[in-house]
Amino acid sequence: MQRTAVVTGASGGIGEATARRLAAEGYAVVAGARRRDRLDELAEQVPSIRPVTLDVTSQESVDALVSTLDRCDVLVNNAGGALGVESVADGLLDDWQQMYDTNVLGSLRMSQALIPKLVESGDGVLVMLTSTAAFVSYEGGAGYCAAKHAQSSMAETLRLELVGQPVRIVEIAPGMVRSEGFAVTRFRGDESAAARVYEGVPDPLTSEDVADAIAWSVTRPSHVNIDRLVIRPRAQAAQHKVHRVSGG
Ligand code: 8X3
Repeated sequence: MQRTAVVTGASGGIGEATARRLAAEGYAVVAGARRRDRLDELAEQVPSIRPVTLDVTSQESVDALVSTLDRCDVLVNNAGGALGVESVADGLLDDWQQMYDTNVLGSLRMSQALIPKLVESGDGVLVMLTSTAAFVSYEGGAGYCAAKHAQSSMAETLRLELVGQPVRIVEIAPGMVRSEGFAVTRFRGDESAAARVYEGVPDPLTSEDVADAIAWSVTRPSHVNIDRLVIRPRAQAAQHKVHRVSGG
């Protein structure tokens, strides 16, 4: 029986790259996202990807996706992202709320809905896409860092609560990834502000690099749990320590 992977936020960036990569690894991939046109394009290119309209902030939407599934062997909780770079003093409640709802509650809704199927599969893997922002804080990042800290905590707790069940809990924590959309969304559509994040950095990670880490983690033998994989570009030694070259 072909194994099934569900990937959220699959219409672009890391989610799309992960859907493509898991399809290449032989999974039947259910790709969920709000942007249905992008998912349809993806499914046209890769026949083993099935597009499903999904809004992880809606319980009805999550339940509707789950009701179409015969099985689920891998869940990749990727949907989420950052909004705004204001200080805590100036932070917008709406941004914080949205970040919590997509990153944290979105992962919670998907996990709650699919844990029974992951257990039933006899060898399930739940992947939580966090960030290096899950372990450090930085100026202008509190809302995002708080959401990622919460997701990381959820992953750790799930691993404790599900021990003894045939489900692995894998946290993937990328540092600087030049993924389509992430920084542009964070800077509310300001492309030049978004480009400055990566300015002079020789080689930020790509979405494919992260998809590679996810694929590697979920294809280890069943008894091997990659608890947490932190992945950064060589140019980023730490959150605030980034090598940049001028004129590059
Ligand atoms: C993205 C990494 O540095 O923007 O998750 O927080 S960072």
